[in-house]
Amino acid sequence: MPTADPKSAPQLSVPAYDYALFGEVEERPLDSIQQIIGRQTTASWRTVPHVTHHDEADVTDLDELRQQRATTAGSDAPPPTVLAFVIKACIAALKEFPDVNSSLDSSGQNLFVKRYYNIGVAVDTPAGLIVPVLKNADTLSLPEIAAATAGLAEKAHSGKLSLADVEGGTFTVTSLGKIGGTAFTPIINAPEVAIMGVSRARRKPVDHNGDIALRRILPLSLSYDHRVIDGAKAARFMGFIRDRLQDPATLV
Ligand code: CAO
Repeated sequence: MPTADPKSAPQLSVPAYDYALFGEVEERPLDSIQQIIGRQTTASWRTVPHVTHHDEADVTDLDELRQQRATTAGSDAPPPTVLAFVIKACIAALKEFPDVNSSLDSSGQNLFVKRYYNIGVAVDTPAGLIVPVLKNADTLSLPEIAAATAGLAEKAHSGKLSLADVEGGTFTVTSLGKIGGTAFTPIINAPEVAIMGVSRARRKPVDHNGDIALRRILPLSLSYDHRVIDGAKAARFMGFIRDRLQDPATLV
């Protein structure tokens, strides 16, 4: 077998370039959080074989349930968010597919399957993307998940997260639902082995019980580590989540 010539190995970083040769340029240093996120996402993207599986859930009934709960809970209690339902469905799926709630060791030979469910939630802050963790999220009700997520997001925005708030995650959910988009490829928050991306729900004409109907459809994008999860398992995991979201009474 021929030995690879190290000089012909692919370059792993972009070469330095003088952009000012072509016009005015502003040079701006990245702040420390951006640099940390950059290092983590680069390490994950380079070392973890990512595949992203996309699906859609009909959340028309889920939206109705949210509205009903808003009415019955009274005006002081906001309805559980779409994100809270997605987190609840992911926890149910992690219990059904324990390998997804795991980490691979650096040798790639041993899997640590976790029996606790700590869900990271990506939060968009002025300082950059931060992922606080909902500890023991399986013990929380839907309103508690919604309230705890809002609390962590608020702490992230005000720069008040402690190390304990951001460590110990077993699976991450990242929602661009408020901002928009139909699908994306989330980067796995290694050493976790999967991450669920949520895009914006839209009313779309779909086949519903044999008729075309306008339904509210939520796009979901699951990126997974192909060393641990194969395509069939990912599709089943996603199908489980989709079915739970389409039958939201099972999550309440
Ligand atoms: N589809 C359509 N609308 C959605 C939605 C979805 N999937 N998810 C939320 N919304 C709507 C809600 O109905 C609500 O609308 P109203 O204000 O009209 O009631 C509003 O958006 C709330 O959105 P929110 O973003 O404030 O709350 P959230 O619980 O959905 O999410 C948080 C909280 C912290 C996760 C989110 O604010 C955030 O920071 N997301 C960005 C994460 C990110 O940047 N990920 C990218 C990672 S890759 O770089």
